[in-house]
Amino acid sequence: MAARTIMHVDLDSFFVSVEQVLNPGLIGKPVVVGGNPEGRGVVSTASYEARAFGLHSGMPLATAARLCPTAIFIESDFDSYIEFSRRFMAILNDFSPTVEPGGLDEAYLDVTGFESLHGSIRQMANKIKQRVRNELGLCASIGIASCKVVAKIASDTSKPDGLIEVPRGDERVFLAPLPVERLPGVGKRSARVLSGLGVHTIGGLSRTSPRILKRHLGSAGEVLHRLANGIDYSRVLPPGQPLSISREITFAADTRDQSFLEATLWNQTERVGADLRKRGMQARCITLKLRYADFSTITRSHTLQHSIYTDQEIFAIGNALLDRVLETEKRAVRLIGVGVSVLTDAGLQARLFRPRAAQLEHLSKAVDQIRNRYGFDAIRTGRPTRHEDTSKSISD
Ligand code: TTP
Ligand code: MG
Repeated sequence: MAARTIMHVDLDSFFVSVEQVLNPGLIGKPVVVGGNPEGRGVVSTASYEARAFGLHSGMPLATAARLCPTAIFIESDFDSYIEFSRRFMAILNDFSPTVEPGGLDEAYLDVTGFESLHGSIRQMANKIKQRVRNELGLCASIGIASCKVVAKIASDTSKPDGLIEVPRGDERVFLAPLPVERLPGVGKRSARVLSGLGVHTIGGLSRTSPRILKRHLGSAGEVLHRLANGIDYSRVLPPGQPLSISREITFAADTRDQSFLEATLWNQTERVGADLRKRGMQARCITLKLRYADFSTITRSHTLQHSIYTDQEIFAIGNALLDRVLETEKRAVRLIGVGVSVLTDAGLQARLFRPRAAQLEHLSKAVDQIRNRYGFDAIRTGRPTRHEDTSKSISD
């Protein structure tokens, strides 16, 4: 695999920092987001001032109140966190087309070859930190390395308000002194097993035979050995985008009524167009699909030189395809559908037309993460409900 440069960006004490932006009276104080300390909840996040008292995510609130009696406890406000997250990801997307959110407040960027644009990758990282500070009022910590795992550990190590660049070739030296728990994938159980083998640091892990690790930890042992040596081939994968978007509808009675077919086509086009724009995408290929009473199906496609995204443009092409078919084909139609493909990212300009909720697509992973922690209703994504008669198909 060719040499890469990966950046990991993670916001400091995210939930608390958002609360501090919304209520500056909380700045510089021990603050805990998670709720009432009389309740049975746990700490979502603690400000660095509160961390000095030993508070950390996942700690019962009652324990937190005992360790830090002056702490200010507040309820989570997910709508605000999601809004800040959306704006954070939008900033990152201005810096690289290859951004993979790892949660609401963190993302990997593939920045291979971006030196010339910014002077150096370090300078690029400083520009990101500055924009996050100026536009969101938040602090981002950044790690730069040749692979994802080292970049993430570097950003963690640099906190708060940090920036660490691990030069290519120095990965093992950088990781060696850190405790094994710092490696993603090493939980309490594996840490205990490793401790039994006399392995406490990542350096110790890198020097242990993969055969022994496999015997004690299964295939995860081999993976950990590789990571401990700073070897991680996993790519920065932006959230999946569909290859095509289409809608179709089956009629109760077969028809050859052209104006009815056109009206239905418009209706389907509006849905396809809305979906396309919601995803911040444009299309170059428009496809018309017709099925006849005998279930034989035809498709007609037209590919353009440029990308389009308005209902009118998509309809104009779909309708022209329909016209042409109806000129020669006299059978009655049972199903009509329209689809768009050869999709491209709409880019910055078209993003202005994107409805706010659309950007949640980019955060689907992060949203899943929150839902796993707090239940499905913790987040509403504002997805349109599906029309009953319309079968929707998004393929990837
Ligand atoms: P993290 O990035 O792990 O933590 P953080 O941003 O609070 O602090 P830092 O990065 O400076 O160490 O998680 C991001 C948010 O996710 C965090 O603000 C709150 C939430 N979260 C929980 O709700 N429960 C948890 O156990 C963790 C780890 C995070
Ligand atoms: Mg964070």
